[in-house]
Amino acid sequence: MECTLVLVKPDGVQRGLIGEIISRLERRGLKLVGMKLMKVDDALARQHYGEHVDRPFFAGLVDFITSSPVVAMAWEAENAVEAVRSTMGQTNPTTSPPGTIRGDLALDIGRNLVHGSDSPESAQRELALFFTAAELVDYTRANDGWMKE
Ligand code: IDP
Ligand code: MG
Repeated sequence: MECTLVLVKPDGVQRGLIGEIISRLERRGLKLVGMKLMKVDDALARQHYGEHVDRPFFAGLVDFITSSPVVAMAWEAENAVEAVRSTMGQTNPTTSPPGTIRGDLALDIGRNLVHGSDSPESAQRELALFFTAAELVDYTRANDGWMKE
């Protein structure tokens, strides 16, 4: 089963949208297998966003993600990466469709509420930055037979 990293970013925590964001992923049917409220330090921020190191927004992005706590989560589904990305919407909230987290709840590309890994490979790398193996919980949900054929 595929697993992906989701962060409720500092703006989502500060705006009281933790529950809203979790709820959308829960209702869609993904399974929560790891979760913690934590501060991201400078080193973790730079590792997590390493692919963007040469972009002009990198310094601001690191400042932002370290500015206030995040909620880090691991969510599982058959195509967890794609399911989370489509629930999140596009990077720029302004062009993100209504019905998505970013399209419904945000307006600014630098304050887009949520992170989701962009590929299964990124997900593996990012999950290892935020969670130990022991922090990911293996369990069965009673309603799984009603979620999947
Ligand atoms: P993603 O979060 O949709 O995967 P990425 O391209 O990976 O988008 O960018 C990581 C984060 O960097 C975005 O979520 C956004 O917060 C920020 N970001 C991306 N592009 C810009 C930009 O042009 N200006 C300011 N911030 C940006
Ligand atoms: Mg990305």
